[in-house]
Amino acid sequence: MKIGIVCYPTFGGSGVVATELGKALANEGHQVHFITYSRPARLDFFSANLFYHEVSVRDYPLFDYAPYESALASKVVDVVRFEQLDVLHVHYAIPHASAAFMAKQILASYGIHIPVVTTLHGTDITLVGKDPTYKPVVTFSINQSDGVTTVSQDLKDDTLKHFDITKEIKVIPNFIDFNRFSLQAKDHFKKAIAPNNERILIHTSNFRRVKRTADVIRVFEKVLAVIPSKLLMVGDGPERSYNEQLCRTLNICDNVRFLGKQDAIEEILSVSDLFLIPSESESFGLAALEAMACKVPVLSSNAGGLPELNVNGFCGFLDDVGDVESMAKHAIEILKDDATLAQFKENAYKRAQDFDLKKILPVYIDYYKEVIENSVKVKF
Ligand code: GMT
Repeated sequence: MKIGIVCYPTFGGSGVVATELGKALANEGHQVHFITYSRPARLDFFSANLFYHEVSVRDYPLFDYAPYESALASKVVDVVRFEQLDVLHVHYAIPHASAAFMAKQILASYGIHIPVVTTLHGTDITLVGKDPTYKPVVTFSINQSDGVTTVSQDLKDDTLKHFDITKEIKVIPNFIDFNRFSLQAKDHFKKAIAPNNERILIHTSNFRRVKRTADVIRVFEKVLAVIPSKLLMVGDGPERSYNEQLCRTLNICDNVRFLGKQDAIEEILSVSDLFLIPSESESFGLAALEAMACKVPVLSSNAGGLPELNVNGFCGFLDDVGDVESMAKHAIEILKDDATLAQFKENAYKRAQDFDLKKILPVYIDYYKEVIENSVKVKF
């Protein structure tokens, strides 16, 4: 198959899923064309089947906001026509689904039919998409897609609850490539972070409000009072300086390291003992799955799709959003002795295997085939 992928090229979850999916499809012999405004962060190797088409937005003094959506639609038209793609898969509805719709209409005027699959990832529905600023366009473009997927049942339910959707939605969860995520922990690295064999707690995100990063710090403070431990805060975003300030106020700076954005997240995860993700809303929680694949148990909120990933009392615990007391109690329960921690670590790894790329990739491929078959094909 020849597949076009439109996504955000940044480190955000939707971009990571899109890039890893494209790489895996290319490995299976499909031809994959990425259409984005810069090279996706994880598109870091050469493959004969992988192509990258940059969307460049022409600026003009008249524009306060350069029209990215038009530039993207034009690029999609160009790539679909020239490369004769079989299907276009857009990740994150805003503005990719509406750009795809526009491109599809333009291509139809050339007698070309391109089936469009839209994958909803989370905030494109739960936060941004629901806002009246975007809602009519998001609703319309989802309904105009030939196939629609969500990354969890919870996100599907949310989509149906908040939008007038006439399309069937298929749930295809996030996945993990164990080739990348099963590493031996590096002892020297662990020693550098926790010289006295302290427990290592970790949080990775884009430090947006929805992630409730302050809860991570408050939970850590309570754990630290009972168990010698260190906290790694990985990533960057709007809440970071407030979080640093909070560490100063709580007088725990010696035990907290803000590492900023990191490429080799698997190396840091592989020395960690507990992953914290207390999000207000989280459609799936790819970061938690990455941690589990590195044998790190997960302490999460019970928001969104997290209960579809984290199994309470098995590979971690789930608590109500903002219940810092209960989260700290559960963290201590996991970290209290080596035997308990080792069991949770094994269980986390076991649970991650349910989301092995090898299991999820064929689901996407079959879905593309189904969508192509069901959508009307106009001959070139
Ligand atoms: O907000 C983020 O965490 C980034 C966002 C994205 O779309 O880039 O992540 C969303 O998509 C991921 C991949 O499908 C999911 O694993 C995340 O749970 C989801 N984030 C939220 O729903 C907040």
